[in-house]
Amino acid sequence: MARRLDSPLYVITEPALRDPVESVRLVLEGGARIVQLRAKNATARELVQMGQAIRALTRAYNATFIVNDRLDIALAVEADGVHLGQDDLPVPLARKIAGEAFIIGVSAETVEEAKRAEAEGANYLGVGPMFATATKPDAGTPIGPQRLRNIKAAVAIPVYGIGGITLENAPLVMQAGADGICVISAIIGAPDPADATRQFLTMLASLQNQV
Ligand code: 3NM
Repeated sequence: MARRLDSPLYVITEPALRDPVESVRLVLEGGARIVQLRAKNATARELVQMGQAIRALTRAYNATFIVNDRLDIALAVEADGVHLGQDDLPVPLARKIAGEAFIIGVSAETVEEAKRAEAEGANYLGVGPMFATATKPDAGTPIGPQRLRNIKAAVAIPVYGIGGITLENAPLVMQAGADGICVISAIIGAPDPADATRQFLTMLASLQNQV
């Protein structure tokens, strides 16, 4: 059975903040159930080594494991999915290579990009940057929660907000209709990522109870 996107919290690694394998160990301990290996400057060999270690950890916790950008690495380490940017492999080609059960996520900034990704067979969208972020210098001008609301209205697949999301502003993203949030620095850069994960999950659960 393919693992699915069944959590509103999606945590992404950043080697400049913390070792990716250690990051995943900590956030799984804190309760995260979707993690992405993102290490922009790593070599293929390094990605494979990290990916294999993260695959073992995520299996132990029955968590979903996505690899950023690299379908070859995702398949090689038996990840559950890949996350593609607008300049990466086109979704139909990735689908052809990876098969129907594989999770394919796509970054979208506009309603047009979102609709195209859905039409091409993406399984979820990462929509951002919601707010200003220092983690991705080329992320562009923040689009804010209203754009996410417009995108959510235009597609049926799950929409995750990303970029500059903190415990304080996450409710704005969820109230705009997001299915979840992707977080890097507010968790990976926190002194205690396991505890930061718990705080995000508690906050997200309290928002869901309000509905
Ligand atoms: N993608 P933080 S923003 C990886 O807008 C990434 O597509 C973005 O990191 C996009 O939670 C971003 O530390 C960085 O802001 C998110």
